Amino acid sequence: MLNERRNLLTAEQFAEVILNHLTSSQGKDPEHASIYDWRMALSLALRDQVIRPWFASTRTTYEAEAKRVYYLSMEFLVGRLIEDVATNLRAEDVAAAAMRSLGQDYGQVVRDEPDAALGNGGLGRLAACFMDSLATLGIPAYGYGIRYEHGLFEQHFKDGQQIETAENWLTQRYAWEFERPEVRYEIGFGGTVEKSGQTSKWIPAETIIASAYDTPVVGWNGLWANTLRLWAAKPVKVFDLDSFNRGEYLAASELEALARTISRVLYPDDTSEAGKELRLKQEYFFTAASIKDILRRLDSEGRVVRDLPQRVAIQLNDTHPAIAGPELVRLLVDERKLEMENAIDIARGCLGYTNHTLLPEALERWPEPIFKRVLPRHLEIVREIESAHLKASGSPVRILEDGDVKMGELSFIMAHKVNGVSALHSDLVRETVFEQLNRDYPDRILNQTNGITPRRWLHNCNPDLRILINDTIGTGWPADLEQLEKLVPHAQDAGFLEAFKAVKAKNKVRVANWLKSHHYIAVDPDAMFDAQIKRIHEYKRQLMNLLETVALWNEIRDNPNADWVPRVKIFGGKAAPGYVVAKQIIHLINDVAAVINADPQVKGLLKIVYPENYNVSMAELLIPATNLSEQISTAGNEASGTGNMKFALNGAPTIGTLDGANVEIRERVGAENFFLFGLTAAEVVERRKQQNYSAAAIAVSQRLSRALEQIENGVFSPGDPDRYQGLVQDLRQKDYFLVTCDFDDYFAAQRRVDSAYADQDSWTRMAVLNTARVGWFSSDRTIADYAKDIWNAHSLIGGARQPKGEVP
Ligand code: CR1
Repeated sequence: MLNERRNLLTAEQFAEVILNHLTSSQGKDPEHASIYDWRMALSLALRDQVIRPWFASTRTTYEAEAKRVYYLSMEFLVGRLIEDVATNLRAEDVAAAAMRSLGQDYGQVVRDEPDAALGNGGLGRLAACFMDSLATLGIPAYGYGIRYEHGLFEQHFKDGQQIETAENWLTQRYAWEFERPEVRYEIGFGGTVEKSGQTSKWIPAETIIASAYDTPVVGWNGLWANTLRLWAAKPVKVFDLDSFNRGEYLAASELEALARTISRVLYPDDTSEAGKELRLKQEYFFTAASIKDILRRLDSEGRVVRDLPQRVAIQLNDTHPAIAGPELVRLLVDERKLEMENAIDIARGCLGYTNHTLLPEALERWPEPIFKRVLPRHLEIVREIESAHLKASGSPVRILEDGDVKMGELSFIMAHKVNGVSALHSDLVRETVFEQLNRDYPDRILNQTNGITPRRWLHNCNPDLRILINDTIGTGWPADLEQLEKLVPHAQDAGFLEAFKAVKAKNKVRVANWLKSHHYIAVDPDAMFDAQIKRIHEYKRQLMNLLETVALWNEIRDNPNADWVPRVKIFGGKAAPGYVVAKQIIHLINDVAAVINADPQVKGLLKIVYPENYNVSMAELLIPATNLSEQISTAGNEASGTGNMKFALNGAPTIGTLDGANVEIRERVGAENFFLFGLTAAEVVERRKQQNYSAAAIAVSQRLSRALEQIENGVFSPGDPDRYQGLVQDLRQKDYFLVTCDFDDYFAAQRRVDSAYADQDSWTRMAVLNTARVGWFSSDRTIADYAKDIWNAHSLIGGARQPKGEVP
């Protein structure tokens, strides 16, 4: 057991370490050092402090012969790390003081760090929160993913439209990682399968190298550290000297360029399938490297493959690493000479699969010809897996169907547990996509409601609220978030409410100043801040929010002297580059903003802001400053959401539908502290069966009709009046996501928000109760439950919720 807190350095000692790095690692003296140099020196100095717990954790795991968790994910949306590492080491004061003594502005250096944006949205950020919680709980774990050279694109607006440019985080050194040139595996693609008797051997046509880069991930209190191992693709042969000598200079480097393509860019889609051969190669590349690494570690510990399910838990974050099943089976059968069915059982004993979406366009399917071209031996193994499944269960469900390899079915059949990410979503997983498989394997599906790390999403991003909470209930909550319940009685205390309100007000001023200096737009920090920040997608219904904004604008202009509650509508989020409708929605938000923000009649009452390039760091700034959280997806479509949890934790009540984790948030904060509207998931299904439901909804809503007419007649695009005809036509004729059907109820709920907000005392009480009652949504709880229900893995720092209580 590890439970000894490391000794912290003093600020003087830490300043010494920073200075050493500035000279020895950066090669700069303080007079000539740039902010980049100081940031590197600070990051490296912090990284030094992680080494001891990191080594100790590895040693402890080895000595305890503990089971390890392997979290396989195409995405890790990490964001910045300086504050994260400093606070988890409980060294934030020391680090800040050390930088101050060196004449540096700690906050400015922290903000100089670019986000590591190796993910699209919720799925990738969840993986990053899970890494934090695995380390905090002291569960031996590795995260495995891809070290993309270019993370998620940067978003710019040009004339209101989204423009994408390449993200270039690796043009600077990444201070947190260790390159491991000795940890490399050959990964093959294509080729043929040689048969001799009963045995098969895959002879790939091309091979590339997967080369490891390790980032230590330290948990709260610095008690434990795990590894995030990201794979970079490299050529087997770096450079072809013969071509070069013949004068063919480009050809000489071609091999390298080709190989590196595999880890070059993150696919910028979420909840939609890429379907490209390169994507399949990426998936196989990182999965195969990870499986080889897992088997090498097993071998080095003198274990046999029969022991795998006792030693190893592999979690598939969505279907992207689904090829892990066939790959493991291939290695066990072709290289370790196990029987096929035995190999399948062993692999299944290790594997768990998390489903993150029901949207049909997101369920990965690979056309057999592509699959066969890239992974010929794996296709044979998929057939074996399918026939073993058909034989054992008598199920009619196939993995190979209509000429496709269906990765959801493959993942389900190869996993011993399958989970959804909220109670509602898990029910829908049982009733819809995997209805038959659930009947075939009735105990396989379970629920694990998502969570968020309270270190990043409260302790670090909201320092004033952190201090207020510490002063009120003590400092045990970051490692045991349900202690926030102790705030409930303080919701009756006028002094506490005043202080809570003051924190929110200060955070809003911070955002107002930032909007002014970075986005050249003035907002009134006394107005209600209403935020919808997430990927742009039709099912998330930013369009409904915008229609409500237009309708509100109309009412304000009709009754300029009524008692309006001033609002700032904040939008943030990127659209997949190929998602045409989502990009039109972005354009429309910016067009509507331009008109409404320039209207002298509404000045001060309604403002729309849409800062470009929303990312994790922007979320950390906006969430603590938000009064109202918009979680308005069409019920049955948002698997969970995690932004909803972050807002509630930071004292922003939700306006939302009964979708994803909203349902559980509402149960916990209380119906009276949640603004509910809209059709339920079951009602959505029924409504979609009706004829012309959108025309009917529009016909009975004056407000909606008027807003739609304004948009289609070019009120917001006077230079190009037809710009949004297609968008509005779709709402009139189809409206698959029921924007029109939920509009009136949404508008009414917004007016309930207005009246509630007008009573600031009761609003603040509501905000406090949101913070106090969402402790259950800590990712520590989620991870403890995965460990118990799926992985059978254990904490090595004693007790699943350790460490508890006061921190010296
Ligand atoms: C879901 O859309 C959920 C996250 C994390 C997303 C979102 O509701 O909170 O996963 N799914 O579980 C996704 O990105 C590819 O699918």
